[in-house]
Amino acid sequence: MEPVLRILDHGTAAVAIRSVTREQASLIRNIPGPLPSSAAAHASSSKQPNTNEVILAGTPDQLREFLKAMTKNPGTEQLSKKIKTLLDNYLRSDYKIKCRGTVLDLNARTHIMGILNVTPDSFSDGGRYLDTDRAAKRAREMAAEGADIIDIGGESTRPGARPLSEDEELARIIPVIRQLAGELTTPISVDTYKSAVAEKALAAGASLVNDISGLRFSPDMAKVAADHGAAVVIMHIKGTPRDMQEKPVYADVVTEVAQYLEEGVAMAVSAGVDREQILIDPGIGFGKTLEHNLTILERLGEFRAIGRPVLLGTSRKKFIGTVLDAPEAERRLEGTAATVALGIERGARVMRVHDVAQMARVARMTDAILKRNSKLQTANDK
Ligand code: HH2
Repeated sequence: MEPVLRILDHGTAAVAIRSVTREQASLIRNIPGPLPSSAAAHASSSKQPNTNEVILAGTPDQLREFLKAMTKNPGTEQLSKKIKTLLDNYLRSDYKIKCRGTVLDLNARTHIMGILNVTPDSFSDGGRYLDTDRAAKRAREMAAEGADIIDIGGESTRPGARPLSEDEELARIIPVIRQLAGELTTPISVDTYKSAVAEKALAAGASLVNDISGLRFSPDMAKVAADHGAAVVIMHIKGTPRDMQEKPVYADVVTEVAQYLEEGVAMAVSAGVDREQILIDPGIGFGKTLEHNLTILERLGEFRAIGRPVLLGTSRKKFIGTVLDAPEAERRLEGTAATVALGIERGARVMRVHDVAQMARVARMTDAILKRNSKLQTANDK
């Protein structure tokens, strides 16, 4: 009897409650609520005799009123609590992430994570910043262009990529992190799935761990992050970079990705990571077909029900090239811009991008329309 929150339209939410018994379905249907009865609780019979799906739809305020009535009924009390949590999570926006001395106020505006690949073989900027000085120069440039976080990675995780040794990864990124931590106030994130690499990067000055495996590839990654009081990005991947694009299959991609992320959050919290320091990321392109990526973007708002801020990494990715017939990564700027604007509208709070100057402007414009820019906010639209 797990409720699932679906976002129907601007300002409207629907909660699908699967596998309720006939008795519960009829209890819900008969709750006198403020919703029109046809929309309030629609129960459709499934083929199995004892299961039903109930859909509650309405504005958040209407749903809250209905949930109050549900709470009063012993047969639906627990369920109404679960739904209330989903709704509260969905509507929550006051996320603040602590990165050493800096607090990232994700409610004030959309934040930009600038990508710095210190690799010879990344899919879009491989080889450009392998040299420490060039990497540091690009980081300074991104900070000046409006990056709120610099994400430093030493191993490409593009489809088919083979793992790199710990020593090699460290040799690439540690000198860059050390140099930047000494001079930039912009928080530094380390893009790694290896706990030993994360440990040394945090000791060298990084304050956020961006783990493409969602804490699954290194068993003690969560503990390392907890010990350092670091922020953590939990990303979804199906398989490993080596094999993830070999015909990935999902029954329902959004449900499966959301479950993986929720489990990742629970793992992190039980290892001692502060829940308030966790971000989630559906992992665009990591074990997903074009259709999966587009579905995730279209239904991105559903991840908000997990109750952690969503980070989105679409920048210059292959699915954009497929849609726009642009095989070269450099020709995917406009496609990336479309995903950034839509991602913000669907509620993502951090955008991981290569083209920092351009995407910072796309974000500022989108924030202005949505009145998310604190400078533009009036007393009415809190
Ligand atoms: N994508 C890439 C790497 N790290 N981290 C998060 N949280 N989300 C992402 O979508 C994501 C990520 C792949 O992009 P890139 O770093 O540009 O390429 P490569 O892996 O080839 O270095």
